[in-house]
Amino acid sequence: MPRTLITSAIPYINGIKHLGNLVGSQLPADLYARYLRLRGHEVMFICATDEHGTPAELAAAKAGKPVAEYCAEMWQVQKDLADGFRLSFDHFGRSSSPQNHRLTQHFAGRLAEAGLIEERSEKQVYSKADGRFLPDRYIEGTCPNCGYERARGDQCENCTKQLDPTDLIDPRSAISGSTDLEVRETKHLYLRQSLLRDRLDQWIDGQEGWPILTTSIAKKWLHDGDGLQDRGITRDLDWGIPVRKGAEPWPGMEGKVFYVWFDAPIEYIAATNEWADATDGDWERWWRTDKGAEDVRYVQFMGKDNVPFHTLSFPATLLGSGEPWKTVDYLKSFNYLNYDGGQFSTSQGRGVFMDQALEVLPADYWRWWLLSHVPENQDTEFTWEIFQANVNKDLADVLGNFVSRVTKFCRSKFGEVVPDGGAWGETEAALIARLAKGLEAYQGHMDAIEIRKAAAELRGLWVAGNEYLQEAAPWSVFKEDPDKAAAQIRLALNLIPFYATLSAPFIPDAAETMHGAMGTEPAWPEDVEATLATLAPGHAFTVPDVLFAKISDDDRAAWAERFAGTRD
Ligand code: B3M
Ligand code: ZN
Repeated sequence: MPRTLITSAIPYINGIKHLGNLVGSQLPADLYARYLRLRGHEVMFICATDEHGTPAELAAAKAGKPVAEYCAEMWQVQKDLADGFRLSFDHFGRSSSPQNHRLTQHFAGRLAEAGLIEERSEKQVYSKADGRFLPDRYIEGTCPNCGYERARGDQCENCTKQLDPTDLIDPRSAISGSTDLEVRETKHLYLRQSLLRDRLDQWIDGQEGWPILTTSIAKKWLHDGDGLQDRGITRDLDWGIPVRKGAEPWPGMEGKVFYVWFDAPIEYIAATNEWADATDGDWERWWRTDKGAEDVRYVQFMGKDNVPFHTLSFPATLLGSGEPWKTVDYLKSFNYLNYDGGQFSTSQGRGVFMDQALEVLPADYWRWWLLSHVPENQDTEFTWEIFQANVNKDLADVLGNFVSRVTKFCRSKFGEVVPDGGAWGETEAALIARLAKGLEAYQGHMDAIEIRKAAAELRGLWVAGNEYLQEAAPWSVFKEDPDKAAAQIRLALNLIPFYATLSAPFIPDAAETMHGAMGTEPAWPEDVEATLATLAPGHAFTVPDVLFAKISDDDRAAWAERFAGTRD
């Protein structure tokens, strides 16, 4: 059985994610996980909350709660929303877990032994107005690389360059806006990524068929300008993973924690360890190539801003440890989804957030639209008009209508059992040939994680069923030749479980309703003709409730207005 490890970028703990975040990592990862499970792969699908760093500390302070309590609560909130969107993680972990503490400290110890960690006396920005050292993200200024004026101290959002806060031109405190900043001396650990440059370069060159977006970002930071820089991996914060060398204390590092971007990707491994501890499973067979992971294919999903950390920093940790860790085989990255003429923004509360989305419509509507418009090759825009038009057409008019028409017609003429009617003719043979071709194309796109193309192909398969019905017109044929109409309807009924299985990765709830109504179980169609003969004459079914109600103009207008401003 092929084995596939799938990780989605782990969302920050502070706050609820917007649909742009969802479509840029968790949702496509879920699509792929569901697809591969249906294809018979053994899948380990991992996600978690990214709980360390200043944003968590500040959000907890704002909520008036101890940070550990705040994180525990927000983990549950995010977990419930993930369930609401039917994200089928095998484990949804927490980067603050004991497993991640142990593994992060372990990696730091190994990297130190390998001579890849250096202690440096560093000048760090202290804000007198705020009375504290300012962590990277809380210093804003002009990017030295591209001139963007609102670059953050850890990374420029505009050009994706990883930065150190002292690189910024005209820095100011993002907390108070104060420019009364002072540089003070403090000691920190640096991961000497520069020593790993050639190994990383070779490692990236050895990857086959990575998306251009991924390799171009990776290569850019390896070769452009100053190339791969050493990274500070410790911070002066209370909340985080204490700096230790494996199980040993690290003299001089008391009171410091690891940088959130050092421990966050390690949480992919730690979350699998959490899963194993909870289920008596074996996590090493997914992660250690000396312990069974050599035949695992590892696929990561993330937004483009996260790519440098996954093509350079995290591999540097894994390769630098000198241990046989599994590294990523395919890295799928995404552009941004924009919202109604601007950007989704968490800090400004602009756009639709996961909780709000589920308040107005069931998950499948969002899943279908977002996945069929996933920003694969360029940034994409969400507008309520386009959303309404696509959902009404694809889900209500095409798929939903097909299911409803066929089951209702059968009930009225033949009862709630599959009719017989004898052999099929040429029209049916043509449909089967069309479906077989479409299925092959669909599988090809799903295997290649070409999500938009896969969605278009799936839509095409739904359309083919509708066109067949239109052409065969069993409601007219029935008057002259009830047997022929019965045979047509038998084929059309058989299309419902076929569609349900193929559509399940996109719209799992509707797929379940369809299978439930037909009394079938998901089974991937290996042979279309045989699959369409699965429901034999006499097989009982029920007419399902309306699968997809149309979005009315009134709803659309009301939602557009409700989500036009910013959330409180
Ligand atoms: N939490 C950023 C983000 O949510 C960061 C990803 C970590 S992946 C290891 O986009
Ligand atoms: Zn920049």
